[in-house]
Amino acid sequence: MPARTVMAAVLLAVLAACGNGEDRPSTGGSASGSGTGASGSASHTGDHGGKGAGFPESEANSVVRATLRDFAFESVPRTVKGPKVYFEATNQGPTEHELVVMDEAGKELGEIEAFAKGKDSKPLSLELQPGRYKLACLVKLGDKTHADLGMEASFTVE
Ligand SMILES: [Cu+2]
Repeated sequence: MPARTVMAAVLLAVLAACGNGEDRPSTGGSASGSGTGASGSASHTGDHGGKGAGFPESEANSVVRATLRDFAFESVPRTVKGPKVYFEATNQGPTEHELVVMDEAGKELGEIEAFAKGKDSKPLSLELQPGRYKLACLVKLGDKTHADLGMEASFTVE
């Protein structure tokens, strides 16, 4: 029966530790995960943004200011300097658009979520190694996406 007491104590300690863990006392600051900009509110995209870097525009090696419209990306440079690439988008509509950055294999690296005509997007900052990348708008229209209708582009990071 002493063993049971020990087990209970351990359990309690574990539970207490979990509860305290939420506060992350060692880091000092709050909101440690979000940084500035991109990663903060992208809740439904959650897991695929492996390299969302969250650096400010002033630290970027290059800035991509894309114009989104039905159904194309405009003013996307063919070549940008990496690794820190900062994306901003303006939606000229008429419908909502988004900007998803993918590697050549189609793996999503980050996105600017769909936003309305006449608006500027939240920024997206990504660290991209040299190579080819794609932009696509995956907003649905019927059973297609805007990308299916031509709303995609590619660029090279050097
Ligand atoms: Cu679109």
